[in-house]
Amino acid sequence: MRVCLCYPDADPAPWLSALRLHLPGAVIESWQPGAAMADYAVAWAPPQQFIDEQTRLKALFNIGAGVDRLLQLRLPAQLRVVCLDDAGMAVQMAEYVCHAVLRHFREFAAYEAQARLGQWQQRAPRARADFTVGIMGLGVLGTRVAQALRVFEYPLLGWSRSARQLDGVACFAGASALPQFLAACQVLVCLLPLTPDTQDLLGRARLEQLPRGAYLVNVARGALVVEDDLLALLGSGHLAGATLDVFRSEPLSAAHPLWRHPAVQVTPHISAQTLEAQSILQIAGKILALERGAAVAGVVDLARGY
Ligand code: NDP
Ligand code: OXD
Repeated sequence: MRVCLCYPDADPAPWLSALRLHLPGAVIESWQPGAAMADYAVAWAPPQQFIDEQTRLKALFNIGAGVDRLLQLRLPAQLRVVCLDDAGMAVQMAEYVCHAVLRHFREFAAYEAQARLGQWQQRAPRARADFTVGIMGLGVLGTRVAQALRVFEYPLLGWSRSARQLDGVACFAGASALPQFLAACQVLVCLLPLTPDTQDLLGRARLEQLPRGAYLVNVARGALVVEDDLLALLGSGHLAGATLDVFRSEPLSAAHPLWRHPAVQVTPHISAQTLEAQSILQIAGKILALERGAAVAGVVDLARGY
């Protein structure tokens, strides 16, 4: 069996040695133009030439949960693409989103500002029952985030494409339910994949459907949100603030106004980082499962885009 790695953004050495450890007997090499045909590929943001040359793949493993960059390439319709399925990302995402939600609900930014001025001043507690948190995207990551938020007893809502049932979460499904869902969210957490259906989903019209004073947490992909509309609604006071981990253009340019907006927290796409050891273990396990003829989780529906 031959496995090729195409990870232009990273040092391939640790990936190659760990894959060799978990797949003894396989030939595992970094891809170069003109390389021999492989049975499996492990790749992040490969060039089109890689796809055009590697025409005998039994599966391509995407080194990430989101496949939007990969799906910008021309892919053979029958190519089996497998994305990372948690692999240590879900707990990180739960941690990040809980931090953002708790920081907003408990007004820690205001307490930090007071502390800098040496001000001892208690603020009135907010009503938990009025603080509804809505999660867009109830997949691997959204489900874990919902489970983590339940501990804090906020009313929870969820929105997905197909109808879902999650303990403690009032679930909405499909485009027709979106206005009703948005109108009830004091905090909106975005965990949708970027697809033709979700690109620019959160523009002015949809963000205005949130109640006045709502808060946005975007940990999915930047292109789901129209940043100029977000800035306008923060400026008008319709939105109270945002925690943003992802941006339309990354890295976010130093001059971008989101960096300096007092109600916006910016992080550099770190809410759930790919963990090398867990990812390699998962990918190697799935390669062995496919070789045995078994099914694997995380197979992407290319037509649907996730
Ligand atoms: P999944 O594929 O497991 O879940 C996607 C969810 O989104 C599903 O619930 C799906 O609905 C829903 N969905 C998709 N399209 C629509 C639509 N048009 N309308 C309504 N709901 C829709 O993905 P993951 O949870 O694994 O990951 C989600 C995204 O998080 C990734 O695609 C990636 O972009 C992002 N991500 C960001 C990271 C970061 O560090 N910032 C790290 C990892 C991932 P249904 O259940 O009906 O299929
Ligand atoms: C991913 C990411 O999709 O890191 O895994 O954003």
